[in-house]
Parts: sequence; structure tokens; C-alpha cells
Amino acid sequence: MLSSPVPAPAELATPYSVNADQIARFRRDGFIKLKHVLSAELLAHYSREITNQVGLRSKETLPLAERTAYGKAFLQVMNLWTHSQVVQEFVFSPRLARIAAELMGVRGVRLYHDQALYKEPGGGLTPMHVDQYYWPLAGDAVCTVWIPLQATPPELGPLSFRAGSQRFKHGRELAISEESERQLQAAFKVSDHPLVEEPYELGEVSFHYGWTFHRAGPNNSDRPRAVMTVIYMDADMRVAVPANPHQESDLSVWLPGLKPGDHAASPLNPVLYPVEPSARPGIAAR
Ligand SMILES: O=C(O)CCC(=O)C(=O)O
Repeated sequence: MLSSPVPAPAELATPYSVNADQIARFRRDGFIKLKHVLSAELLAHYSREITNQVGLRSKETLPLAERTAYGKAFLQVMNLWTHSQVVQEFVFSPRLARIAAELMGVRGVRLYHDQALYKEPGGGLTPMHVDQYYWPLAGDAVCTVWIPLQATPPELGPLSFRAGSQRFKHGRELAISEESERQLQAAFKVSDHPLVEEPYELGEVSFHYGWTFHRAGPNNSDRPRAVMTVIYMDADMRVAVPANPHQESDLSVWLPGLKPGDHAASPLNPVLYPVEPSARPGIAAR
């Protein structure tokens, strides 16, 4: 097992202050971008291990040209924390989990799952979608932190959002596909949810609700767009009746052993804030 050669866990535990205005903007717009959340040194350290794990665990074998729109968008590798204690330190960061809890206004958050999303050079756009289409969760207090592991200018495909669209009901039933992009582009042309599409500085991250519509442009550069994400849910979240086959699959994989109505608290869903002793890095990764 690798151990961390830098005192990174201290930075990952230090609180980052979100003020009342930022909390209000997150709840109004359904997302927020926050600068200077993580240092360049810390990102460089964890990025090495995350990239290593993506290389080891990505199951993608097809050339870009032969993949679906979803497959062209990124290499997707999930729950890396269960494979690497170094990644576990990063994913279990109390600094990040506390921001999620404060933005959503819940007393604590659990992990739903993590995922690395690497958009390869020449990789396609990420079609517009909402994440909660995929999640069998009975509540809206779910959000994702999107953490670019390098500065992300427009040509790398930064994440963009439709402001306020967490209240937009049309298109929630669409899976990530060329069709979701086409239908939602048309729907948002006649809505008042402006597209917020901006680069990310190194150290800047965003948080978005599970119901906020978002997309990302293609990677028109010659280097990968490396991104790590962590999905947080209200620590009191309950499991919903799965609404589609994706949710049935998510229930068995990310909430193993649970059924509709249960507390969403399987061994894969530790409380990350407030920090529980069992959620501290140092427990054996599987
Ligand atoms: O990274 C991307 O291209 C898409 C990310 C996304 O959809 C998400 O994190 O919810």
C-alpha cells in the first residue's frame, strides 16, 4: 500500500469557509464554482495516484471513433477509494464534505460514490443531462464536487451548467446520449436558464445538485482532461424505488444489500462529515 509522502491530509481536513452569499447562490443556481479550494501541490500528489488507478482500472478498449456519445465523453472509473488508500484520503476529505453539507444545509453527508472522469485528447462532448436520473435516492439533497486535476481552459472541456435548472422538470428522464443533448439544447433555447460555461483555474472546484442540468465540451487539446468527482448525499437519505434499469443497477452496486425505504447507509456509504472514526483514512482499503 502506498503511503502519502506529503502532509496532505492536514490540508484535506482544514475547513474552507463558504459564506451566506455563496450558500444562497448555490441554492438559487443549483451549482457554484469555488476558487482556491485545493493547492497545486496537493492536486499534483493525488493526481498521480488517481491517474495511475484510471490506467489500471479503465475497461475501455474501443478506439474513440467506435464508441457511443457516452463512451467518447470520458473514461469513467468508479469508487477508486476502495482500491487505493491514497485515493481514499482524497475522497474522504472533511474539507470538501463539509462544503457539501453547508451548501445543501444538511447536518451531515455520506458518500454515494466517487468517480474519475478522464476526457481523452480528441474526446467528445459530455451531453447535457441530470445525474439524479441514475440514482435511486429519495431526496434532493445530493451533490457532486467536480475537481479538475489541472487548470481547465475551454479547449479541455470544462463543466458547464444551466443556472437554476435544478427546478426544470423537462428532460429529467433522458439518459446521457446524443438525444439528451439534442432535446435539451432545444428545450433550453426557450427557457431562462443561462448556460454558464467558464474555465477552471487550478485549485478551483464546482459543486452541483443531482437535478442541475450540465454538460461539458469536447477535449480539443492534445492532453487528457483529468477530473475526480465525489458524490455526497444527505446523511439521512433513504433509498427510493428504482425508476429505471440504471437505478436498479446503481442500487445493487453503490448501495449493496439495501432495498427501497432503507437508510442509504451500506458499508460503501460512510459518513464523511461530521467525520466519524470509521471514515478516517487508515482503515484498510479493499
Ligand atoms: O466531466 C464531465 O465531462 C461530466 C461530469 C458530470 O456529468 C458530473 O460530474 O456529473
